[in-house]
Amino acid sequence: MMMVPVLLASLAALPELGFAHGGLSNYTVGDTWYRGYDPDTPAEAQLGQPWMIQRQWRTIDPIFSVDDPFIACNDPGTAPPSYIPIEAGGNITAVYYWWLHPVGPMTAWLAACGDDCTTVDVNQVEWFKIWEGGLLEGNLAEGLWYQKEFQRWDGSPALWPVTIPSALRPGLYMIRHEILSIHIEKKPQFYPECAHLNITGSGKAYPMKEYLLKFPGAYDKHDPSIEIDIYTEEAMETFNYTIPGGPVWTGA
Ligand SMILES: *[C@@H]1O[C@H](CO)[C@@H](O)[C@H](O)[C@H]1NC(C)=O
Ligand SMILES: *[C@@H]1O[C@H](CO)[C@@H](O)[C@H](O)[C@H]1NC(C)=O
Ligand SMILES: *[C@@H]1O[C@H](CO)[C@@H](O)[C@H](O)[C@H]1NC(C)=O
Ligand SMILES: *[C@@H]1O[C@H](CO)[C@@H](O)[C@H](O)[C@H]1NC(C)=O
Ligand SMILES: [Cu+2]
Repeated sequence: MMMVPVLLASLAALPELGFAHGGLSNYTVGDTWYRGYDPDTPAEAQLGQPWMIQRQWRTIDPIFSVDDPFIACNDPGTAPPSYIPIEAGGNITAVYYWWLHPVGPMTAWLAACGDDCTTVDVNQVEWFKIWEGGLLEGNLAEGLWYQKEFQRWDGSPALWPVTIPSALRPGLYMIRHEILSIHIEKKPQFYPECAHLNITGSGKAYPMKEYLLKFPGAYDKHDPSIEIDIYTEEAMETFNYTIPGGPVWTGA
């Protein structure tokens, strides 16, 4: 009887190695680092802390369904009290550690909160895409994806810089970073994390309706870019990949 728990324990440890998932740990703006939520640190030490700027994500595991309400801002997505200050036109860099998946698109989104990001419903706000990176060269199966170029194997943080459109009207916004990994056939993995931004500036622009999407709602599970098998002969001969979620709004 002693063997059973030992065996279970060692089996339970294996997926950590075989399926190393991940998430967005910190943000930087200029030289300032903003610590994000850490699933490996007790929630009590982080939730509601005055320094917290990121919505809570309970685990490094992915979300598998485009219809999952947590596809907006992960599970449970509990709001932080604080905001990262940033000027429109400035860059925010998302920091990941040990990001290991190489295939699939990465997208960054904003949603206006109105007076207060802590009370918005992340499934009801309207998101617009401000950045995307997908297949950089080659075919779907063996080509170079931004996701692969971004990852680091030496333990240094993987950095993902995104520019806030300079024309955007100032206000309180959520930023949503999503990595979509498609290395398992027809089993897409979504890794979304959200943070709160206080965007300053003198811009007046705001995207028109065709850019505004909800999560869930932005994606169709039968989208050929989402319900995809890259291990086919056809994929070996496909050199384009349409990133889901519509066009990028640059404010221009
Ligand atoms: C970055 O995130 C990690 C993991 O949550 C945390 O341990 C670390 O303190 C953060 N670094 C900074 C500089 O905020
Ligand atoms: C933001 O990043 C872009 C691209 O790397 C760079 O050209 C620009 O100078 C940066 N802007 C600021 C304000 O740092
Ligand atoms: C947002 O930034 C402006 C300008 O610095 C500041 O007056 C305002 O209090 C900030 N709002 C929040 C909610 O942090
Ligand atoms: C590649 O382009 C073709 C023609 O526009 C399109 O039908 C197909 O869905 C694209 N493939 C991917 C994976 O985006
Ligand atoms: Cu994973």
